[in-house]
Amino acid sequence: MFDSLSGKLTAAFDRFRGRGALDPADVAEALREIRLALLDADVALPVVKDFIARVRDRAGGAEVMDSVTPGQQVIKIVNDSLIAALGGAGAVPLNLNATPPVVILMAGLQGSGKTTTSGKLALRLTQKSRKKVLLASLDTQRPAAQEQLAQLATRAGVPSLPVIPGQTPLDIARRALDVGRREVYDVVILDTAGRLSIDQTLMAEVKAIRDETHPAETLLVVDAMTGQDAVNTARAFNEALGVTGIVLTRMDGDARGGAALSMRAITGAPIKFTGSGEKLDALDEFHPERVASRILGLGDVVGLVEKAAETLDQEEAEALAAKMAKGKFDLDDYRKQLNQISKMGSLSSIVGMLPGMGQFKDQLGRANLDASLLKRQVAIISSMTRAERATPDLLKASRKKRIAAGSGTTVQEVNKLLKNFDDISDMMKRMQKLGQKGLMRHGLSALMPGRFGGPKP
Ligand SMILES: Nc1nc2c(ncn2[C@@H]2O[C@H](COP(=O)(O)OP(=O)(O)OP(=O)(O)O)[C@@H](O)[C@H]2O)c(=O)[nH]1
Ligand SMILES: [Mg+2]
Repeated sequence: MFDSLSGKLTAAFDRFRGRGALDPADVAEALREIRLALLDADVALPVVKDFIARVRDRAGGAEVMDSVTPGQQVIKIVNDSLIAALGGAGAVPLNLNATPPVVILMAGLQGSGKTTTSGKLALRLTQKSRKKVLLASLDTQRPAAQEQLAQLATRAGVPSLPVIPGQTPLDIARRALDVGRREVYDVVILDTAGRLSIDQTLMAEVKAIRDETHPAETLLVVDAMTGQDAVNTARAFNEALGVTGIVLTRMDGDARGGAALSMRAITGAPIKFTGSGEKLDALDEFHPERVASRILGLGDVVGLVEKAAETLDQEEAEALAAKMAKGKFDLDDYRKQLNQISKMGSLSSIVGMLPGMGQFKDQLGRANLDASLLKRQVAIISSMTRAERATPDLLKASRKKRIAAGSGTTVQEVNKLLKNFDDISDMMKRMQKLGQKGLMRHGLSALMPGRFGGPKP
């Protein structure tokens, strides 16, 4: 997602970098490239036009031309315009200000991810907001649809409305609200049936449910991979139904990003969440400013730190930090750190969040360094004896041979790992003052190819 757009925009800025003065011809050329990049990413034409006009107006102004760093100013303007296109600064939170049980109605085309997203939302509201959530499937169209939601609910550890065969969607909706009231639920999530395309029957059904249940949120679930069509779908649903928020799914695919960038301008509805996988925790709040930074390769450090805080084992991290403060960091600790990093997801997704690291993403892909690299490194360390892990100096040629054989790697790889470890321990000594956040960032960047002696792609 956004990779190609990001690459092209960054390339368009190359002509500005480190320049003392800006030539208007350069600006015009960069604008042309930005325009092409946006069109190529499937951003809707009116959105592209507005975007370019906005950047052109500001880039030609005194604010830029008279500044000491005009190139940076233009990048900032593009960043601001991206944020605006994505919906303005800050995530738009779910509106749960209503008398409980608060109803969240899920709508969308067939296969867009409504049922999965219902499960994800239920999990999120239960875990993060400590809400008591009831899931109910109103999908009487597809056989087994209600059963699918019940299974998701079990996986999420959230109750779902018992299935009574033969009921209509409206019957089920009423029953869900009854149970919601009687059993004092905070939130009731209603998952509806999809249709292949927007048709009257579908709209009429969802409208009837909406009128019956007065949802605080009517969330439209759209598949980001459908590009321009996603925006058309959203417009049609919004006109018919009045959507309060959009969930863009399949952001983990290779969609070009146009849907995310056009959605707000074309429909007026904010993107509230994005889905990035089939797992129940693959739902993220949509923060326009963070997404803009990522598109421009400026990194998403806030997102990274949040992700780290959610996945890293706090006690383990503190124990590691304490060891480092004493200047003691051995291969056992290094293995723990590698394991923690692999828990955070694929390396390339983490790298994409680091400022200035976007350029390494391709290299990582090419060198196939992702999870498999981490695993190999962990395997090498696991093939060492405890004494060797505590005192890496013991590792002479014959021991290295044994370790390589034991871990299914080569002596070169063992050497490379030891070199990485040396570099990291050196670096850690230097940055003890930085505290844990510093450790996180530098610890990760130390794994980048070509840096600090890491493997060259
Ligand atoms: N990769 C990826 N797959 C997703 C995502 N969201 C949903 N899916 C998958 O997409 C498929 C369809 O998802 P559902 O949640 O059943 O879609 P739906 O809108 O409820 O479909 P209908 O009820 O048939 O209209 C499932 O295989 C999901 O696992 C996502 O964000 N990323
Ligand atoms: Mg469904």
